[in-house]
Amino acid sequence: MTRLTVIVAATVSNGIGQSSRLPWRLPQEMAYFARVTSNALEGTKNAVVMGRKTWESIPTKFRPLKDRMNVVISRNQDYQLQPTSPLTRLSAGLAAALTELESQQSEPEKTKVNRIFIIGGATLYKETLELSPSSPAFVDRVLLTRILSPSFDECDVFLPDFLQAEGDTTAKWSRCTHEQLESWVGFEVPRGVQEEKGVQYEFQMWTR
Ligand code: FOL
Repeated sequence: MTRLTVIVAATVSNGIGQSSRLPWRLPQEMAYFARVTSNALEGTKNAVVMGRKTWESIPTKFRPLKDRMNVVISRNQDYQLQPTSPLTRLSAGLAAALTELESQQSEPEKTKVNRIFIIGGATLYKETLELSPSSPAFVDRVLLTRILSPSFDECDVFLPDFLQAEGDTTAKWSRCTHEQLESWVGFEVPRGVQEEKGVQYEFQMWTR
């Protein structure tokens, strides 16, 4: 079974986006995202899997996200990824993306995949969080940056409320300790409430 990690910054009401962009600009939080998703075992690379709209939301100068395999999901297989690189690819759906990453593991000349991160947006977060534990791939970890204040009421895109999922016996999420978070990401992470540009947030890790 392939284990997937969701990484997301979300408000207390689970807001993640506004007008096709992030509702905030938090350089230290973004640096955390870049470091966590880039930090792979020597000789391997992590994959960042995203929907087409999330790809388009990344500033052109930052994409493809460097030092990571970028996998973009679109039903439109004629979609032109721009700019592109040998580490960037288009997949028709989540299942195809994961099959392609998997098959790559056994090809000696190709880069080995270490961790697979689901980086959004709302459609892909929902689809992956709904995968069952018996399916070939399963989200067993969420790296959540909880935006505590302000409330960013103007958000128009939301993360499914994975912590409150009803009628879902597979969804026993529990919050990890700060030490467990640091051990998994492999570097020291600021503890407790952070403040940047008047925005308060906290780095959290949840597993099931
Ligand atoms: N998870 C978290 N914790 N914070 C986020 O902002 C976030 N954003 C996305 C997905 N998960 C997240 C999706 N949106 C870039 C821009 C938007 C984006 C993801 C990444 C981006 O430009 N990243 C560059 C860093 C650029 C910089 O240093 O400012 C990268 O190299 O990762």
